[in-house]
Amino acid sequence: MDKQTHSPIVSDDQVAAIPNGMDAFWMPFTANRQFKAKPRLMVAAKGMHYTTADGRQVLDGTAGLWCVNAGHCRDKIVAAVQTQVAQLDFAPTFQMGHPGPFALAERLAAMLPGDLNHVFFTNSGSEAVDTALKIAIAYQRVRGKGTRQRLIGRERGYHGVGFGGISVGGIAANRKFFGSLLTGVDHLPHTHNLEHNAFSRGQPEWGAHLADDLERIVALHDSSTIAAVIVEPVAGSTGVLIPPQGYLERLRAICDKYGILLIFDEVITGFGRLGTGFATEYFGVMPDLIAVAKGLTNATIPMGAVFARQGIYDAFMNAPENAIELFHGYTYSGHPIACAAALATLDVYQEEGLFERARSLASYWEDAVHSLRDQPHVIDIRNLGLVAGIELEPIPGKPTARAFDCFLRCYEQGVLIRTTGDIIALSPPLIIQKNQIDQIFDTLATVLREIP
Ligand code: PXG
Repeated sequence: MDKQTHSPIVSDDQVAAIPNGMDAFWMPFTANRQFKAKPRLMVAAKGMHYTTADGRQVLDGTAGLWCVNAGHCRDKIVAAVQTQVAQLDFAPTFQMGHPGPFALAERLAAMLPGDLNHVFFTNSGSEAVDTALKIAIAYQRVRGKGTRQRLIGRERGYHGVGFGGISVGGIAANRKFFGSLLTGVDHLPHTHNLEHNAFSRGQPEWGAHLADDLERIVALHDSSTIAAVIVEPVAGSTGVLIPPQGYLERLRAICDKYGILLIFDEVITGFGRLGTGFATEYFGVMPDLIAVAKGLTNATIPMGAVFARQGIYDAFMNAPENAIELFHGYTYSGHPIACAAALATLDVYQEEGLFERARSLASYWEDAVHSLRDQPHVIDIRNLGLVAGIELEPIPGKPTARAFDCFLRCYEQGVLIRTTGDIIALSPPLIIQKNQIDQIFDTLATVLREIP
C-alpha cells in the first residue's frame, strides 16, 4: 500500500495550473454560477487525500465519485498507464485487436461468479448501462422472442445519463427536461421507507414484498413484451437505499418465472464496495448481465464494461461466421490505456486484499456511522459494506439546503462528503484507516451540531 503521507503543499507548477477564467467550462451536475463564484479546486491527490488549490489536505470520504476504490495516484497504476501510452497509444477493436482487452476480459471473467464470462467494453457507466439494455433487447430477438422489447427500471434508480439510462432511471430531475425518452418502459416502486426501516443496520427486514410489484407489471404488459429488469443492487446516487432482505432474491425468481433478463447495475457496487468483488456475490443473486465502470480502472482512465452470461453470448453466435453478431461498440471499446489501467488496478486490489479489507472494516464503519444517530437533524442512517447514507430533516421550504451546508462545512474542515437532496452519501476508498473513519464521523458530528 502507498504510504499514507500527505502530499506536500501545492507546488509552483500546480499553482500555475489553476485557471484564470472559469466561464467556458460548462460543469456537469453542478450549480455553475454558485460554484464559479466560490470555487473548490483540487490540484493533487495521493492515497486518501486531495490537495486543494489553497494547499489544504482533504480526506476523501467519497472515493472521488464512488470510483477511486484503491485510493489516489497509486504508483502501480500510474506506471502501467505511463508505459502503455508510450508503447501503443491506440489500436482499433473493430475487426482488429490488441492484447489489452483480451487479457482484461479473461481476468474479469475469472473473477466473476458462475458463467458471467463474456465482457463488452465501454467508456463509462452510462455507456455500460445503454449497452446492457441493447444487448438484452437484441438477445430476446436473436433467440426468437422479438416481441420482448420492454425495459423495467425502478423509481429513484440512477443508471447514468444516456437516453436508455434516464428512461429506466427513476430520478425525476434527470428525466423531465429531455422529452419523451424511450418508449415501452415501466418502473418498479423504490424501497425507501422510513416508517418501517429507519436506522436499520445493513439490509432492512421490511420490504421484500415490494419486488412482487413486478407481477403487477407483468400482468399489465404481458411477459411476452418484457425484455429485462434493471436495478442497482444497492441504489447509490439517489441517497443509498439498501435492498430489503429477500428483495433481490424475489426479483430474480419472478424474472425466471417469466423469461425476463435481470440486469444489475454495479457501477457503484462493483470492485469491492460491499466487501466482495461484486454485489452479485454479496447477495448470492445471479443476474444475467452486469454493468460496471468506476472502480474497474480506479477511475484513472475512463472505462466501463458489461458482463454477460455464457448463454447470452452464445445466442448471438449462431449467425454465419463472417457476419458481425452485434452492431454496437465504441471507438474506444477496450482502449489500450484503459486496459492497462484496469489490469494494474486489479493487481492492486488483489495484492493488497482490498475487497477483504473492506469486508473486515464494514462493522467498524457501521458502528461509526450509527454513532451519529442522536445528532441534530438526523432522521435515518443506512449502511452496507463501505457505503453509508445519512438522511437529514430538510429545512422547511428549502430542500437540499441543509445537506449542502453540511457538505461545504465538512470541506472547509478537511473532509470530502457527497450529498444528494438532504442525504449525505459516503463511500471512502477501501484503503481507509480506522482513525480516518473516526475523522469523517467526528467532523460530521461537529458540523451537524453547528448547522442551523
Ligand atoms: N449507474 C450507476 C449505478 C451509477 O452510479 C452510472 C450508472 C453512470 O456512470 P457514468 O460513468 O456514466 O457517470 C452511475 C454514476 C453521485 C454520483 O454523487 C454518482 C454517479 C455519478 C456521479 C455522481 O452519487 N454514478
